[in-house]
Amino acid sequence: MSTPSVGPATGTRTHCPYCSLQCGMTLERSGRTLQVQPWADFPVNEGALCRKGWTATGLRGHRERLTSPLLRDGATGELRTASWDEALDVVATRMRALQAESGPDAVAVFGGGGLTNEKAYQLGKLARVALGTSQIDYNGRWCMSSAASAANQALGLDRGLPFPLADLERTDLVVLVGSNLAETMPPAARHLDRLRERGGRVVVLDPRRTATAERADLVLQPLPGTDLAVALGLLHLLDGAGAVDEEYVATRTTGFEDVRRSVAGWWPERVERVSGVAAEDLRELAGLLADAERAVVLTARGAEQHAQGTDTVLAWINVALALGLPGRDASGWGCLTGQGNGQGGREHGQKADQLPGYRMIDDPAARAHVAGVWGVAPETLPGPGRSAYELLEALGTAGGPRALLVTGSNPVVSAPNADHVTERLDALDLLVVVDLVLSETAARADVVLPVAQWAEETGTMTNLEGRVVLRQRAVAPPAGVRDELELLADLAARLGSPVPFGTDAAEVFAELGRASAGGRADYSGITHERVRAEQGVFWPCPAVPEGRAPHPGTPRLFAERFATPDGRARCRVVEHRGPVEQPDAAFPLHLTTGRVLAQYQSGAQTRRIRDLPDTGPFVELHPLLAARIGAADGEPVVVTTRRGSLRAPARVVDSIRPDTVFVPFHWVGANRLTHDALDPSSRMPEFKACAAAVWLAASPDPTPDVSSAQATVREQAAAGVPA
Ligand SMILES: Nc1nc2c(c(=O)[nH]1)N[C@H]1C(S)=C(S)[C@@H](COP(=O)(O)OP(=O)(O)OC[C@H]3O[C@@H](n4cnc5c(=O)[nH]c(N)nc54)[C@H](O)[C@@H]3O)O[C@H]1N2
Ligand SMILES: Nc1nc2c(c(=O)[nH]1)N[C@H]1C(S)=C(S)[C@@H](COP(=O)(O)OP(=O)(O)OC[C@H]3O[C@@H](n4cnc5c(=O)[nH]c(N)nc54)[C@H](O)[C@@H]3O)O[C@H]1N2
Ligand code: SF4
Ligand SMILES: [Mo]
Repeated sequence: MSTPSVGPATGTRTHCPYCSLQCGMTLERSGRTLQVQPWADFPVNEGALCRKGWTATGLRGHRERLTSPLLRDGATGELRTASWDEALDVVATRMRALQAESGPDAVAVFGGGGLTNEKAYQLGKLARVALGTSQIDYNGRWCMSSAASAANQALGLDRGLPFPLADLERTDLVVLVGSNLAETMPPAARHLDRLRERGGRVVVLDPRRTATAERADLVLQPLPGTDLAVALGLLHLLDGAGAVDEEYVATRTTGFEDVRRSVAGWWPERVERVSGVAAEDLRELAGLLADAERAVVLTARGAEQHAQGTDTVLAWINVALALGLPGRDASGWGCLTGQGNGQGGREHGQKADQLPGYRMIDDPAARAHVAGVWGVAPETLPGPGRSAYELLEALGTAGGPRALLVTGSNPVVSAPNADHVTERLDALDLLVVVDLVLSETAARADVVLPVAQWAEETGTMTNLEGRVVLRQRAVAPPAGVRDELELLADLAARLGSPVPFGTDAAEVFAELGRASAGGRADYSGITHERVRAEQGVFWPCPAVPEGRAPHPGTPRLFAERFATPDGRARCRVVEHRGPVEQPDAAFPLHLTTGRVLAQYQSGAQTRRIRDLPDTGPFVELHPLLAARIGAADGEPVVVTTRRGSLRAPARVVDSIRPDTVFVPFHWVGANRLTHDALDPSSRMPEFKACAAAVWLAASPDPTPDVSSAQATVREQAAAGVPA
């Protein structure tokens, strides 16, 4: 990250195409190129960008950009170019034929948290109104759904951060549970630096000592999947030390006494046995929390992407509630969402169980309201469908969907147990992929539809703070490529939709506002114009009767009450179980996965950008483990799990636990290894923990000796043997 000298912002104001910070940037034409310039006074990034942001225009004019629809040729089996008319006719005709044979749910839709609010909203409407299918979900299910589920249960509302990001500078202590924000949202790390300059403290919990941990005062390195036990132990210590804010707990929460009793047995030494976090480190963290007047607990994917992700977040919310943090100034719990529109993408109807405005699809009043806005009868709206992984798993099975429309996701790379998912995709009668490039998923499609990318379209995004921001079109899309709102409208018409679909982003946003009015995520008082003028507007922001001052939006939540019916937060008793797949003799190590700074998600965009290093996957492992299997840094190793294996160079680092290996998921391979156990309430897959074995690729057979050596490494690590 670098902060450049700041000149006048003359270009088109917009936001980065990637992560949930939605850093402000301006795009300026210079000859035939489009240049990224800083937007210095946008508060989220203050002119700073990470290297992905700086290089974001690298896909413009790229030779791998799709500029024509592609159809799989029946005779050759290859993809060939086709006209838009031909391609869309094939899609509409075949979808209708499959539905005529097998019912409306024969066609499914898979969306993305990177799509603008307008596109996410239209996609949900396309599914429910034009296709009449219940089968729609999206990749956000794999992102922050566990935090969403926990927040809804405990606080009555799911908005990633309940306060602006910059509040982090004004708190006394930030505890990051499974976030590597120095690599995943680099401009946000400056808040931690400023906090520390003021004498505040930062604590990081991560099995790896990451770039974020380098900025921390205390680093705890739990075993993957044990953050829940750590939270229970913390609460045990805080209660014992008399640090519970009894008045807050009594007046603003319910259920705390049960939680208090439930942590009685979680003394630090027990936590240490379960998590590998030294009892003295846990005591130090409890002391920091007890002493801090203001504190923020932030969870991210490291804590959430587990089959117990929801309970883990609930346990950390309990810690925050016990200390009386949520609703207090510069304090509370929050989730760092991930995708550009990870927040808005889940509020407007891509989720299997939700309608726009975060309304639940099985609520009769919600159905009536949204159907009214759409101009259809409520009983024509389908009910809830399958969650993301369950949807993909059902493809091509008896009773499962026979056609799938994918837009804004690349599940061949990013889905858990990816080989299995790829098999399911291949079993479809019809796979349609809407994308900018021929992603690994698009390459397997029957029809590929090329659309405009971020700088070529206008639309809103909702960042991790709940701030609605506006991306403005700076350039025209390449010839042959369509605007995605137009594409959705055209497809809806060809499918014989009973109502027309708008194509103007501002108008679609106004319709979305009406559909959201009165819902949990009320956008009805927000317009494109307002967002443009105000550097973003925080939801909820209801419309007000004419003549009254507009609602100011809601940067901070929960000061007076929580969004539950009685206004109190709910403390929930949760038990630690740990990852579904535990190491054993054959797979003696813990495997976890995550991100590196220079690549984004499935890599479909960033791997094609010349100025970003494309290293390919690697296997991060500790020197102790490397020595036991005889691997030197850079040497090829093979990681194997019960689902598959990956060959990649070893990256030997002493910053990881000796019993844990890490693989980034931006390239094909990591997800061949991952487990598809799902969280019972959020349906989040266990991306962050499974059992694995690692071998030197050059050694012909994995021998039991190596396996037992790995088990020894694991036992030594568990016993706290220093690296
Ligand atoms: N460079 C880059 N930035 C991104 C993205 C990207 O792909 N690349 N994607 C965006 C998106 S969609 C998201 S969701 C966010 C994700 O942002 P983060 O959550 O920060 O990213 P991850 O690397 O997935 O996971 C964070 C850390 O969790 C640790 N971890 C693994 N298992 C555990 C565990 O059991 N407990 C704990 N406490 N930690 C664990 C990993 O070692 C890793 O360092 O990033 C966003 N920003
Ligand atoms: N092992 C492991 N797996 C993971 C994770 C992990 O931590 N570990 N993290 C999970 C998380 S948090 C996430 S968010 C997912 C993300 O993984 P994916 O869902 O695969 O997300 P992307 O790679 O962002 O996919 C976006 C696709 O849409 C295309 N695209 C970009 N913009 C647009 C647009 O405007 N319209 C259309 N139609 N297409 C567009 C891109 O070219 C790309 O092909 O991965 C999950 N998978
Ligand atoms: S931190 Fe996120 S939004 Fe900001 S420039 Fe990097 S990828 Fe883009
Ligand atoms: Mo994500």
